[in-house]
Amino acid sequence: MNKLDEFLSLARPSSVLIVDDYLKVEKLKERLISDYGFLRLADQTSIWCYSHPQDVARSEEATFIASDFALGPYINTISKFEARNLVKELFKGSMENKEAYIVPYVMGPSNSKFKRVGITITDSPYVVVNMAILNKIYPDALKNFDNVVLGFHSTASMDMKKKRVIHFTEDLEVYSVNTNYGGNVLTGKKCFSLRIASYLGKMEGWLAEHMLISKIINPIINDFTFIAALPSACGKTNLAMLAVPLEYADRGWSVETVGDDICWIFPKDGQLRVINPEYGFFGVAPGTSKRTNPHFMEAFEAGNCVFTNTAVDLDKLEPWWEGIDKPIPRRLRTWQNLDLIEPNPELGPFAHSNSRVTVPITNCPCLYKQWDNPNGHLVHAIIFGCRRHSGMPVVFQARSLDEAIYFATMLKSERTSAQEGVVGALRHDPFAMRPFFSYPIGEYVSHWLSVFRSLKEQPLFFFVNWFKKDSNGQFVWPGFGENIRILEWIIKRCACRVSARETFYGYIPCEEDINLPPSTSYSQLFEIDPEAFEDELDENQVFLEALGSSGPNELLRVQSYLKDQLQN
Ligand code: GTP
Ligand code: SPV
Ligand code: MN
Repeated sequence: MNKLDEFLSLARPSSVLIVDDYLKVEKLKERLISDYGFLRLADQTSIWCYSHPQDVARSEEATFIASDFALGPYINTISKFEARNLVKELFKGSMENKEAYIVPYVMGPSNSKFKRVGITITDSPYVVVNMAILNKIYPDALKNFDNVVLGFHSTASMDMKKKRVIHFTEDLEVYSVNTNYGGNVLTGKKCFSLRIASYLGKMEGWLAEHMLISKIINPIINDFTFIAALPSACGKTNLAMLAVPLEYADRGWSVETVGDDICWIFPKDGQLRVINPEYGFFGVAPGTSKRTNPHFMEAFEAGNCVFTNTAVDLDKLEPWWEGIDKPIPRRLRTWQNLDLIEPNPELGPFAHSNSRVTVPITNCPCLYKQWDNPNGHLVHAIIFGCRRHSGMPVVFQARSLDEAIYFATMLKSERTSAQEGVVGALRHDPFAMRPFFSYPIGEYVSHWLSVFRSLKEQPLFFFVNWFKKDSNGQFVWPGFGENIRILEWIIKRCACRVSARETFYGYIPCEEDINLPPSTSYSQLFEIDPEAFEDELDENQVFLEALGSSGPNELLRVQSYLKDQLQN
């Protein structure tokens, strides 16, 4: 018996449908409306869905890697024996009286040697409809199960206490149960594309990262490509499809998108080639407007989207959320499926802060034409970003590979609503990968070092923070489209057009080399309190020690160099 049959005899669905074409997906979309009370929106091709009120974000506490060894910080482990038993217990009969759907799919361009394939079995039509947008249906995956990543998902009883996302990295299997939230259940999303893929990358010599991929069309470097890692809800989607201000557009600048969340990085002949393994976006809705991200708004308008946990304008049958820059609808359905007439604004927010939109990538008006080039794209610059009200300037450049890897490992960011828990607290988020590590962080850092040391030419590394605030709690940087000004400096650095000012943590722009908007203050953007930085170094020392013997010595050397610099 193969693994799929074995699973079916455990979960016991009443019937099985192989979803090998998009017509079947359309039928399931109909079922979401007829059986689940979701809405077809005015464009006729998009739908609005809502979730269980406690199933609105990724559950870090419920996410596990099956391993018989402790894997160190941020990785919940469960022994393989216990994990297998738990899977048996949680899935036993979990699909009784339900239909099971088998979804074969491909990640990456199907004509690329970098592609990977997966098959997911689920009892949730919502999962099928979303996966059919984010991944490409690929019936060939069913021909041979070797190297295929298998996802097993059941909403079961939706008992939130029994929510689990369990990964067997070596066996290429993921089990999600008692949840229907995107990042927990859409196997192709974080489970496969980051946790399983980064494990495969470690074994095979490549990297799977939580990064966007974009091109900048500009007069300085032709076809400039950057990749950028930012923690969840810290600006990847917005940066990936940035709309440049008129003054830049007039001078021939634009940004074109290759991917907004996941980047697979392959070293080849001393160079880095990157692909986006996804076929769609699963983006944050709140805060998205014609002003902040006109390209994403246009992508929604092209139809075939799934809106989850936004509010709905019931008169227009259009989605609505906080920050959309449209008045609160007269007749509104909240994300919890409550209908209100002329709602009191104080009753909001009406959309959940982690409400999401699933969008086909081809809807993106600024999609790079050859986004799915099977050979991938060459990288010029690598950016790491975070959300911090203090302690990090708006941009700096690392002085060396080792320092770049040090700062990437020590990345910290304020918690957002993309994961369950209290928002705002500063926490370590190494490489913006904290929730997605599947093998020890020290080994992960060593793997990065070995991949990058194999290159003929190093890309340059930059760190950004759009979220620095002044003493009144106001952002000191306008962000969104204005971020092109920072990218322009990055391109100038890559083209050796400008020198830089060296600080105790790295290079920052000289005031005359960066085109700041008049509303900003150079010193406010780049000022870092040396005493706070020193405290942070001390705290980093504790973090490094927690990595134990798997932590590479390079990081310790950078740590003591930075400390010396500060004292001189
Ligand atoms: P995930 O999809 O969860 O990985 O998030 P993401 O990294 O793609 O973040 P996204 O671009 O969706 O932005 C998250 C939130 O930050 C949204 O509410 C945005 O409006 C806001 N945001 C994004 N970029 C900026 C920026 O440059 N400045 C400010 N102030 N807010 C931003
Ligand atoms: C993130 O949280 O980084 C997301 C959404 O992109 S989820 O797919 O839920 O992980
Ligand atoms: Mn995103």
